[in-house]
Amino acid sequence: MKDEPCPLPDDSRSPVPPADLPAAAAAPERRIAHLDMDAFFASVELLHYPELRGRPVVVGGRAVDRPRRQADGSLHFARLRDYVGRGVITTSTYEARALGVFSGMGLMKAAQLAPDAILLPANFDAYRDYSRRFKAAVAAIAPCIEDRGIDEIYIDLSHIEEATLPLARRLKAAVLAATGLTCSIGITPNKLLSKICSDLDKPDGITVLGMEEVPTRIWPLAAKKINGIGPKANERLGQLGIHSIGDLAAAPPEMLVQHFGRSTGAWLHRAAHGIDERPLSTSREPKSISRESTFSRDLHARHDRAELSEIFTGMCLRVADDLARQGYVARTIGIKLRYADFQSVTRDLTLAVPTADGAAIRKAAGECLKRVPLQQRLRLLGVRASSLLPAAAAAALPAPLVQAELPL
Ligand code: TTP
Ligand code: MG
Ligand code: MG
Repeated sequence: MKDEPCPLPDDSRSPVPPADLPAAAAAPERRIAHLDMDAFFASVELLHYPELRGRPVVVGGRAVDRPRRQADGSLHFARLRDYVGRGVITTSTYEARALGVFSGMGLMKAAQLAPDAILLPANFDAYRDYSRRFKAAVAAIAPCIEDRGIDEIYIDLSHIEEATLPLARRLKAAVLAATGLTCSIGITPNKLLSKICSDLDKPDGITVLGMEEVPTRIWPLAAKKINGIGPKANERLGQLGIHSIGDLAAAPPEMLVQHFGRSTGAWLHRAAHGIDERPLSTSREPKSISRESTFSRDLHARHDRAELSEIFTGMCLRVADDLARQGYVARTIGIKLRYADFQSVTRDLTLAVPTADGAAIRKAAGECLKRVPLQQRLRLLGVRASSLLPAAAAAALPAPLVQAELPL
């Protein structure tokens, strides 16, 4: 499917804003929602195990941690304190978060903070199913949706004639009816502000904000609340004495350009003022297809060569399989390695002929592997296919130039 811009709220939008006004002031205000499911994986698990409601629960164990039926018919749940291994938490219930246990934390570290928390393995098929259900429920009310991943979407509400709060309540009720799950919604004139706002009143919240409220409600927040300011940029901002979004808004734009470059510096300034004109991207095309695996023990390229090679080939074949099943070919094949010291490297290779063939992917990924240092042991290996084309479109492409240039 191609990108289809959502309909404009009305046709009075002037294509060229007056030079003395920011574009946002010239166009009629849009009404954009960001909807994010609450403690998503954990909440889906609680639908299956309602007896765990109100308890600290984390998702991230392995299949052996699955609840076991006991002789008396009751279920036995694994506890964090019994976990041994290197897994990390995908998410935790709000009760577990109150104990300091969050996404990304190692399970063994989490066990020190919340030894009695219940541990459940992830069940991705169920999460994908609930993801489809909540998106379909929203689409039945507001079809202009940008899919941002398994538990969140942007929705353009500009062309729906209903007051914002009742509409937000109706969206939440539709999601609840379709899934039994709660979500939180931010509604503002753009994606940047809505993404910030959906997080302000979690769980089960609605936050509506207009541009005039940016100084009072957005400026007091930490700069890293802006989606796009990652840990590194946040650290550099901190060194410049910029901690809140208000600090960032007050910083001279030339200073930001000097430290972050022209485009990022200008973006930081606009973002801090709540300005963001990006349209919703409604395309459903995947950007890449990848597989990766964290090993149960660190592997060495030479000593564990056979094992690594088998894992690597298997991963390439699975990527090929995923491509074929979804009807794509890839022009770029890449690899990702994470070393024992947690440093990561990536390499990629662009092919003359886009492919979904396992052997061709394995060969390209092997070429990438030759370009990375392999002295250290490896924690993780991944293979990614990107620059995707629908297989049908690729079949219609002319033969690659290299063939045309072969001497006759
Ligand atoms: P989030 O929306 O970031 O988190 P959440 O839905 O669990 O909680 P919140 O109420 O704060 O929105 O992520 C959605 C799902 O993605 C989450 O349930 C599990 C998964 N996930 C990971 O697997 N690893 C991670 O590091 C994060 C942040 C999320
Ligand atoms: Mg969420
Ligand atoms: Mg999310």
